[in-house]
Amino acid sequence: MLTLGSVRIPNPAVMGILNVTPDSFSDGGRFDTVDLALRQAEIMAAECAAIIDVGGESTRPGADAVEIAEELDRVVPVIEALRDTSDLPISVDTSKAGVMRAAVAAGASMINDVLALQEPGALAAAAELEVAVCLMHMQGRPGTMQQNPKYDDVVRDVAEFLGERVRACIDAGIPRDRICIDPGFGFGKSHAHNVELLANLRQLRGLELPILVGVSRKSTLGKICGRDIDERMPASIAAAVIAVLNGAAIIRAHDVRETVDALKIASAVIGANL
Ligand code: YH5
Repeated sequence: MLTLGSVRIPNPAVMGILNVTPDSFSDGGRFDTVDLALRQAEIMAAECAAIIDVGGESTRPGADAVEIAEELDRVVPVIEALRDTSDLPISVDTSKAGVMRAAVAAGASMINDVLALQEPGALAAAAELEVAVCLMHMQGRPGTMQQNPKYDDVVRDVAEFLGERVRACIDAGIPRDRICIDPGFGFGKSHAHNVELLANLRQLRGLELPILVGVSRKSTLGKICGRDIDERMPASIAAAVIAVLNGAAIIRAHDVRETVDALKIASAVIGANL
C-alpha cells in the first residue's frame, strides 16, 4: 500500500486518464461531455484503476493554453459527478490555482501538476487544500518544449529540479508524505532523453518519494515501434513494466485493464525477488 495524504492506493497502482478536452490528442473529444466522461471513468474503475486523473487542459506539444473559465467548465462538473458515483480517489491535472481550489471543493483529493506548482498561487493553494500532489518535470512550456530540448545529464537535471520543487513544497507547508514526483516523459525531452530517463529511473529513488510515470501512448514509443497513436498500447505496457521494475509506484495510463494485468506480473516478480 501507498499513502499520499488521504489517497490510499496499492503499490504499484494505475492512474486512469480521463481527458475532458475537446482537442485532446488521443481521445479527440470523445469524452467531452459529463455523461461520456462518467461512462469512461466507470469502465476504468471496473478495470481496477486506483485513481482517476481528470484533465481539462491539453498539454500535448503545441496545444493551445486554456482559459481558466473554460477549464473549470470542463473539469468541475465531471469531478462532482465522479464524487457522487464512485469511491475512487480523483486527481485533477491542472497548473492553475483557481482550478485546484474548485476541483478539490468538488471532490478531488490529489493535484497532478505538470508545472510542479510553479504558477502563481499554486504552492499556496496546494498547501491550504491539504491534498496529495504530483510534481512533474518539464523543460520549457508546452507550445515550444519539443523544439530543441537540451540537458547536460537528463537524469541528474530532472532529479535536481524535482528536489528543488520538493524543497519549495516543504517550505510552503506541504508535508513530504503528500508528495510524489514524476520525470515528465515527453515534456521538453528528445526521444533519446526519454529512453535514458526510463532506463535510469532508479536514480530518482534518491529523492525517497513515490515515483509516478506517464508513458501511455507517447510519441517516443511510437517512434521506436513505428506506430501511430492508436497502436501504441503494447509499447505502453512494456514501458510501464520497465518503469515499475525500475521503481515507479504509480503508472498513468489510458489502457487500464491491460496495464493492471502487466503490473501484476511486474509486482509478482519484484515480490519473488525480495
Ligand atoms: C505525465 O507524464 N502527461 S498529458 C502526448 C501523447 C500521448 C500522451 C503524442 N499529464 C503526464 O498524456 N501528468 C500528461 O502522444 C501528465 N505525468 C503526469 N503527472 C500528456 C499525455 C500525452 C501526450
